[in-house]
Amino acid sequence: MDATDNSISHLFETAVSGERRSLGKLLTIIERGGEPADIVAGLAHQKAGNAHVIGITGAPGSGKSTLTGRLIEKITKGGGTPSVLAVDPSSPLTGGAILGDRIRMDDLAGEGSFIRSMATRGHSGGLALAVPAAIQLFDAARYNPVIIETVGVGQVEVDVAGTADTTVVVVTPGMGDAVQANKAGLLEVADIFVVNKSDRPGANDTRRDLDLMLDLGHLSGLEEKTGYRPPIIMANSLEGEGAEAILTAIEDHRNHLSKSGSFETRQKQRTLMEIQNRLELLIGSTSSNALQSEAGEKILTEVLERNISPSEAAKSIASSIIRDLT
Ligand SMILES: Nc1nc2c(ncn2[C@@H]2O[C@H](COP(=O)(O)OP(=O)(O)O)[C@@H](O)[C@H]2O)c(=O)[nH]1
Ligand SMILES: [Mg+2]
Repeated sequence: MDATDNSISHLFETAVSGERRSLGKLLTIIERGGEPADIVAGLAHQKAGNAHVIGITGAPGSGKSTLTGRLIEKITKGGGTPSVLAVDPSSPLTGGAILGDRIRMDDLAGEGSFIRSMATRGHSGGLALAVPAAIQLFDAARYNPVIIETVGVGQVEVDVAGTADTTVVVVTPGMGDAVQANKAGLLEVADIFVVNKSDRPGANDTRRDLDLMLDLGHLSGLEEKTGYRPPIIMANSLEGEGAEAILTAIEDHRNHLSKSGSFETRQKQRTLMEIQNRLELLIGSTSSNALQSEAGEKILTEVLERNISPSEAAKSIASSIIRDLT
């Protein structure tokens, strides 16, 4: 163990015993990625496994952060210790929005909760590793539930949302919002639907659209298989309306998961995805290293001189990578 390992272990020990600043520092390490992040993730993994992971997803501006703030408020009042990881697909230009979210949510939250925004700027591959690590870190620090707010666009985001224990999909009244959610693959991962901004015109139409789409799922046998139909809850998060019903729906879904044994299934899916993402990134970086090596250059020349095909080149590099890894 070197000095870095030691200081990470120390941060971890203090974080799990309630030191908020240590937790914040560890999240920064996770966000930066690399070897130190892997060490944190490994430590967190050993102590995690208790928290209920809730994904909240939907289009930008649908009111996810406002709604999450409402939930946090209620959970904390009920004696719970929730944490939130808000994953923001910020471009360098809109980076300010992260801080905006954090401050707004922090206004609602107290000492018993922990809120953190994670920038996804630049590295989409990093997100796939950082999010599960952060979830497990919150879990290890005994925050429960762990809420992940993600924008419901892009595969990584849908994956993150889809592997939560309970996934809440937020839609708003407006032309074809529910249809958009369906296209993004969000309908399949939803355990609970929230029609937020129900103070706006068209909320009932959106509800009806969702109901219809659920009926179609019913036809394909989706509902029979699981015995669970996602409820549709109307909310006005500006006023806090609907928050109580959403918490009840989350509780109901949790009971459904325990009764049906699906808790283990979700946990398994989440772990499988984490390993797969790590594997793909590992193989990806190993192959680009191999391509840039001297041997890689030689093979490239062979292909350029048409002595071997690109496919043969790839197979030959793959075999040498496997030889090196084992
Ligand atoms: N009218 C109305 N506005 C809302 C409601 N919930 C959130 N908003 C507003 O919608 C905007 C986007 O909300 P935000 O929570 O940042 O959305 P996010 O991008 O999904 O996290 C903000 O201006 C909120 O004040 C609601 O229920 N009704
Ligand atoms: Mg937000």
